[in-house]
Amino acid sequence: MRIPGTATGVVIGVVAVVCAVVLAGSGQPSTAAAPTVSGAALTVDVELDAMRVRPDVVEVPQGTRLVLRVTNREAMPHDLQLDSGERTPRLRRGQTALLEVGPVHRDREAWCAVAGHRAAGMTMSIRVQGAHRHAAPDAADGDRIAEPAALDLAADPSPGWVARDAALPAAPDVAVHRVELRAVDREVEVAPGRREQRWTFAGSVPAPTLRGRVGDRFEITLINDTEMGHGIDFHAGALAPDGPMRTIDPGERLVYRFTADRAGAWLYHCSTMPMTQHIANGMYGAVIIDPPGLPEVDREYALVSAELYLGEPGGQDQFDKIRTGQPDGWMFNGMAAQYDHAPLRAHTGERVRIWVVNAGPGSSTAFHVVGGQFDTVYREGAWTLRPDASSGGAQVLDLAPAQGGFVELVFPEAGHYPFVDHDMRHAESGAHGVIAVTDRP
Ligand SMILES: [Cu+2]
Repeated sequence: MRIPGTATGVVIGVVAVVCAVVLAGSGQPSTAAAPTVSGAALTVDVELDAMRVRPDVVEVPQGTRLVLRVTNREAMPHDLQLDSGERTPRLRRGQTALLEVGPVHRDREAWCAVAGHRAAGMTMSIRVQGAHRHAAPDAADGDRIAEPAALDLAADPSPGWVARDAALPAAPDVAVHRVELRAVDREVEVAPGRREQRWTFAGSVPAPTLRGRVGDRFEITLINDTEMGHGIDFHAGALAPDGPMRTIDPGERLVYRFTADRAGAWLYHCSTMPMTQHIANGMYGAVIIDPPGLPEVDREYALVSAELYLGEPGGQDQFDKIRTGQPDGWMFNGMAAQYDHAPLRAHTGERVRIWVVNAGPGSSTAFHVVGGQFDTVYREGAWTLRPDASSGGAQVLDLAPAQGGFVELVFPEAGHYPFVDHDMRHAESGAHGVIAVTDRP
């Protein structure tokens, strides 16, 4: 937007503007682009909506004393921060705050300071009208190639590292599952010897695997012990998302209740936008609801597959890789090559059931056991293969993002059976582990 010339000779204090004061919630929508000039100051309405700042460009004459009247139009909290550091408070839906930019003598930038929102596009530019600007040659930008993965999958894990236990215990014998999940930031081992800060539920990536039966009730208490907003979304229950999946502020809690009416291997994940980032940074887990009549087997394992994005959570580099679908690696249960360093165990002749849920956020998974054949496949709520005289075998459990299921197999002889995502790009970048099979004692 271009603002017509305003009066020169600015008199500070003509309008009683206090920087960054939340005004009463204003219900009436305003036209984002309609500036009002009041005395010597220029006030521009700015709306935060749909992960955008509108307008995203404001042009003013040199020296204009600019005030931004910032209103958040959506349920997700936002703020607006200037490149000089001043910012509005975190605004809820309908809240408005004034942000004093002051006399504009150079081009300025502003953005939402909620983690990840700037990278997701919540930015605005304040430009001086007619100021001479060099067009920066940016030709190389279009064919920028992502950095090669800096993972050494054969490296030693960090001292004291313990693999995530992939063994899946039976469902607890309760009708109501009461679970407390705290959103906390944690440093976790994402690849051998590589520790990074992640956003988590309950301090682990993936979040705890929950297991129940059809008809069970779940009462999940989410507590936000971080400095940013988070929410939660359980695919294992059907309900109106409006309340339970809302984003809660730091220090807040919510109780999310659902009944598991249908069996399946379900994903749960953070419900806060941009979800790509919240999931890519570790906020996901699995809920296993046993199909009625599920036979007992000798061993059960649970694996959650996901992409690995190195770097500062919510940072621009990481965001660019997520958006362009260029992960640094792939992983089962939150760490690349985890079970190469701590193999899963089985005995010959045992029936082994492996549950897999694909957290994505973007990649599909083609789960395969090298040297094994599946005689049982359960995928997205249905058995697609069960052993009988006429049935064949299966080699892959294929899962789009958020899908889940299980496979069963019996190992014919002792040895080391790799399990992989048979998209070999994924397997060779961390979606790889080993099942060490020994003879039954
Ligand atoms: Cu989150």
